[in-house]
Amino acid sequence: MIGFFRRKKPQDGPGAAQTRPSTEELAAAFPRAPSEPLPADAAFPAAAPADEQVSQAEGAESAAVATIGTAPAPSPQPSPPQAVESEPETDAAPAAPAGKSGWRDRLRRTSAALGLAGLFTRNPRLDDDLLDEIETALLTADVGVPATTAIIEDLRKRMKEREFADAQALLKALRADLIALITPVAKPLVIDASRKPFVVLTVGVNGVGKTTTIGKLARRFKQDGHSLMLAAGDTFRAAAVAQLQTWGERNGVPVVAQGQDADAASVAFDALQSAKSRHFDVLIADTAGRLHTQTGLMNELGKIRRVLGKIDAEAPHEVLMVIDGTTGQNALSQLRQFHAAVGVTGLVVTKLDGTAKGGVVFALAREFGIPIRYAGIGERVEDLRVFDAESFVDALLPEALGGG
Ligand SMILES: Nc1nc2c(ncn2[C@@H]2O[C@H](COP(=O)(O)OP(=O)(O)OP(=O)(O)O)[C@@H](O)[C@H]2O)c(=O)[nH]1
Ligand SMILES: [Mg+2]
Repeated sequence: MIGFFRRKKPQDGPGAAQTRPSTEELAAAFPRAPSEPLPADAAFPAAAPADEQVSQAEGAESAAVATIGTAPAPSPQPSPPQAVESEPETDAAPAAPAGKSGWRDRLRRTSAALGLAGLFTRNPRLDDDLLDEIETALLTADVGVPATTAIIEDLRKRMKEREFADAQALLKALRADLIALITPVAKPLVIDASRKPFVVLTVGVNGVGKTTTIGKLARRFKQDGHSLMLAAGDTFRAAAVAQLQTWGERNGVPVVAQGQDADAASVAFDALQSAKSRHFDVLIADTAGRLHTQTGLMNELGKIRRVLGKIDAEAPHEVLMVIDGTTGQNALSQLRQFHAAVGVTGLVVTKLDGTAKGGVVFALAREFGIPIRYAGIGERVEDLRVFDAESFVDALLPEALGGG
């Protein structure tokens, strides 16, 4: 094996304080199965020697899970199929309805927190007090000072010029300003078929939804007809490997893993080699959550990037940073640090269905201009939407309020 693959001591990692997974981690490792039945071939293979698992995977691309690697297998054996089927029910809501109504349904709480809709349904007078209230609502929703100031100044100027006949006209202008702010970043991820495999490296701080997003993406890419493979690059916790394997199994997608404490760059390297030799269209690599302030761990991301580049100079083709929509303004410093360390090319904003204030999306768009690829609007595998500026603003601030 190549010399630069040194094993990382677990105490270096974010999971250092946790020698065994907590109840929450285990719960996160086994999110509720999607409502549809598992495909017949999606069950975990019985614990087989590693070599045999490789050949199984090579023989059938749709095989559920392949544990491939040179490291001894310290990882826990994948749970037997019944463990998945009998997992306790979580309180995950059903999948969001399709189209704009799904956005509206899921962003209800975000919209309520923003409080703008309420402002307009009270049919306010067009005056500075109304602008002050809008400004406060935007700042409270984490839209941030620069974006809020730009919007309020635009509206104030136009109000002085008597452009708005009533509050509904002002509402329309506000919606248009919000849409204009995020339209430039609403750029979907396009899998470039000439890059084979197209490598997606997933990064972000702890618990933001990286692994869940990979599971959702695996399903989406498969439905779009891409063959794909996953790399279990979060080697700090045994539960993290098992969590990705569970997602792989559900989607009938092979997972390359070396188990806990393996070198993340080594896992990524092996996975890319394997995906390339087996002509997969897409490889998605998971990584351990890390705080943007942990310099050593941030440098490790650079190493993963360099190692992938040894096989394909252009890989990773997408560095997808997952951001928790409830994070608020801290998301800006997270993105700044991750971008400096590994060159982020796309974002996923998750948990917009929660008590997220959502406004941080506008702040991110204004400050960085990095494409927002997807929005996470629930825990279900279906709850990942291509980010759409109009649907997002429509959910926060519907066009028709109070019958207007
Ligand atoms: N409500 C909601 N929950 C989500 C969403 N995305 C992820 N989650 C939940 O967030 C929790 C953490 O998700 P993970 O995918 O494990 O997060 P992670 O970033 O991989 O975490 P680490 O690997 O520990 O850094 C899980 O309970 C997920 O179900 C979302 O869009 N909405
Ligand atoms: Mg994870």
